[in-house]
Formats: sequence, C-alpha cells, structure tokens
Amino acid sequence: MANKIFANEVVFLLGAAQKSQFVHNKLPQLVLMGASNVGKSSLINAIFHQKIAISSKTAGRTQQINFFLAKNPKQPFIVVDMPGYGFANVSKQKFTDISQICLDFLTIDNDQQCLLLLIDPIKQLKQSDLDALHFLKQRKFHVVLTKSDKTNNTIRDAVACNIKQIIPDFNGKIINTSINNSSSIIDLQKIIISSLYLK
Ligand SMILES: Nc1nc2c(ncn2[C@@H]2O[C@H](COP(=O)(O)OP(=O)(O)OP(=O)(O)O)[C@@H](O)[C@H]2O)c(=O)[nH]1
Ligand SMILES: [Mg+2]
Repeated sequence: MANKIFANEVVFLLGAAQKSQFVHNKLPQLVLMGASNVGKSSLINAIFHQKIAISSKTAGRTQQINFFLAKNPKQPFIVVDMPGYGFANVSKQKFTDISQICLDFLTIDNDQQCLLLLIDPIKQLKQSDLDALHFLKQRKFHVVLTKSDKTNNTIRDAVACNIKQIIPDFNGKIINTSINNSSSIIDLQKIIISSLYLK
C-alpha cells in the first residue's frame, strides 16, 4: 500500500555543506536532484503529504544537501533533497561549492538508492540537464517530468524523446508528475517503493 509507507513521520537530520557531513548508514536512500526551481522540495512534500522540505519561488532556495529520515517502521529510509544546479541566484564561489558537493554525493558508492532526476519539460532540456543526463548515463535512475499541470503531452513527449536520444539504452522510468495531481504522486510512490524494496 503506497500511502501507508509515506504516512509515517519524516524528520530532518541535517543539511550537509561538505562531504564529511554526509549521512552514512545502511538505510536505503531516496534522492531527488535536478535544476534549481524544478520542484524537488515541493515533490518531497507531496510524496509524504507533509511540509518537510522548504519550497520557494526563488531559485536556489536549497543550498545544501538536506537529509531526512522517513520513519517507516518496517523499513526506515533516508530522503535526500539536493540543491538545484544552474541558474541559482548565488555567487560564483557558492555555485562552485554547490556543484562540488553534488558531485561528491553522487560519486559516493551507494547501491541502495532510488535516484530521481527532475526535469521541468516546459523549459526544454537545459545545458545543466544535459550535463546531468550524461553524468548519470551509466547509473540506474528515473526521470521525473515535473509541473505537468503546466505542460501538455506534446511538450513532455519531446523531452522524453530527447532523453532517449541522449541515453538510447535508458532503462529507468520517465514519469509525469504534478504536486496538484494525486494520481501522479501515487504512481511515483509506487516507483519509489519498488526501487527501494520498501515494505
Ligand atoms: N504549477 C506547479 N508548480 C510547482 C509544482 N511543483 C513545484 N512548483 C512550484 O515551483 C517553485 C519551485 O519549487 P521548489 O520545490 O522550491 O523547487 P526546488 O527544485 O526545490 O528549488 P531549489 O531548492 O531552488 O533547487 C515553487 O513556486 C513551487 O510552488 C507543480 O507540480 N506544479
Ligand atoms: Mg529545494
């Protein structure tokens, strides 16, 4: 049952500004990454029906890697809200720091991850999305096309088609979501459950 797993308490653990602060334990991890303002924090709140992550109209709101613990009694897991890449309204130095910490996190060995790359299809694929797709090429991940209440099938299909051109053997899922469409959130919950073998 999708909803039960996501109905448990989720607590903020810490915000990591450097690699030494990363949460290391054996729990499976749900990781959301993607461009600034794509809707990562909002989607976390929608998945768990709780206000957990801080969402904002201002791009670059999340500037550290935020770790949360989802207290599912049978199988607790970690939720990771990544800072957005590209277009964040931060200084050049800060931008480099953020890129570095994302890179550090994504290169850590962790085979128990459900990695979600969020893309807002209305903006087409930006250079930063292309970079992320190339970077993730060899890994198992899913693409979440966000804000589907603002797009249509033609726009979404074009982006999905581009992704398959970039990674012809892509075997993750491409899913459309909107925080305003509960059935899309349930579909995403099912993908998370099967990717993390949650009970
Ligand atoms: N219409 C619509 N707006 C959305 C949706 N998801 C998020 N938003 C809006 O998009 C904006 C950015 O959302 P965030 O969740 O803060 O985005 P983020 O990816 O966490 O941004 P950073 O932390 O800056 O990287 C907010 O104004 C949200 O309300 C959606 O499904 N539909
Ligand atoms: Mg955020």
